[in-house]
Amino acid sequence: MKAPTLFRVIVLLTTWLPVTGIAAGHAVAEPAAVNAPMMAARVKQQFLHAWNNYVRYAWGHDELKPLSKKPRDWYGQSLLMTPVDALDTLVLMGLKPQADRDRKLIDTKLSFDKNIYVKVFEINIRLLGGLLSAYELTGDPRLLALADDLGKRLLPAFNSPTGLPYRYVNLRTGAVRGVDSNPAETGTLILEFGTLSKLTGNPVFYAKAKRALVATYQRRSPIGLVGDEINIRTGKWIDTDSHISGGIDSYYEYLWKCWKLFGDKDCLAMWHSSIAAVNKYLPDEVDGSLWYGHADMNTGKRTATEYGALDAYFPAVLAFSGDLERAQRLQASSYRMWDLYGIEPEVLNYRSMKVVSPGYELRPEIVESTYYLYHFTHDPEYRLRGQEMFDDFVKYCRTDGGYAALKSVITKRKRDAMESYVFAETFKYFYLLFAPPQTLIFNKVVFNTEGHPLKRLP
Ligand code: DMJ
Repeated sequence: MKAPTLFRVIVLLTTWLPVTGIAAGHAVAEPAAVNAPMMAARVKQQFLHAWNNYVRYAWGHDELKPLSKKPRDWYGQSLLMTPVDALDTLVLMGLKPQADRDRKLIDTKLSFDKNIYVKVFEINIRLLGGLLSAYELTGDPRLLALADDLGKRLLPAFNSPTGLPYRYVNLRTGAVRGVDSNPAETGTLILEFGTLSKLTGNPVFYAKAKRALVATYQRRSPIGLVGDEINIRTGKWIDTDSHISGGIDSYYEYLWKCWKLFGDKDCLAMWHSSIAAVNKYLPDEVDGSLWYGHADMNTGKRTATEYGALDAYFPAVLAFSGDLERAQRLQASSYRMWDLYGIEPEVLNYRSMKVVSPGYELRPEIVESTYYLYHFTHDPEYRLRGQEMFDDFVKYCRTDGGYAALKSVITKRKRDAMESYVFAETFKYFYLLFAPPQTLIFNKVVFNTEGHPLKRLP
């Protein structure tokens, strides 16, 4: 186990207290102030370390493998996953020469006319979201043209009897496959598709994504929960396990954010009834700590006491929707999960405090929630926690060739993978936590689930 810092000890000792703050530590000891400009500069420097290695060893490919320093393409040919995912972060960090070079690569080399089946969810959040956000930041019309082309190529995915999207679509032929899906994949489209409709004036994108979102919601159980796996042709549930984790997570996130981005009252109503059910059946109090576990969507009976790196986005959504009390309590639990081994595992059994899945995939969610909570509370402890997590992140994941995932947070053995979301999200949220607020005016944008800020309607 990692030797705890004074701040960690304070948090660990005081999480049982019924406080609404990050933890009762705030009341016990005043933490040392963070030097925010210095931290922002450090984050930028480490981002550049990863980016420069990508440029050197994998330029033009989807990703860099940071241990072997070899490129990786998801589908055998590149869709420029890292360049597109990274572009808005390069712009926000003020790295103009790098951003210009990246934009030129995308403008001249990115083509979606490829005979490959792509995963609709990932391509939507990373590429469509990345292109739209970068277009809004730079005004480069080629980025919007690429987004429009991509959006049209993804549309055949919605041609199912229910309107729920197939999981894969062939970018060239429009052929589809993958009928067993989940709420995250059927309900995480409206921010990107809606923005595409807004920017192109073509309503078809919003309409298809909204129908899929509503179709997911309509299949909730009588007690208001959704399950883990659904057949998109029949609309029947295959797995009735309900939770806020991977496979469902961003469905809830998009119900709320659809309201914030587009002012869509249907989304607001769906959010209200969904969050009421979630808050009734999923929270679990263990020794004064708040966790969100699993329950059966039909009975509400507890099925698992697990929480993980992916679940750690939820405090951000709770805070954004106005529930600061639950947000802060759950965030304190996320920090407990991180502190067990000095970096968070993929899945933890929060009752036994035993690791269920030991990897760390360089995930951003806990940092994202720290950023949101700092934004809403201005509590300096969130910046302090951000600094501590960044130190851990650098200590355990930095390699010569960039940043590497961990096979195990217990042994700290590295894995040869650096997902593109490290550039889109992990570094971006660390940076925004310390950067001056005018770097990105929070109230003027809504982040998609890949950390791409999309402009709100005035
Ligand atoms: C990202 O691609 C997105 O945040 C998605 O919603 C969940 N998984 C990764 C990051 O962990």
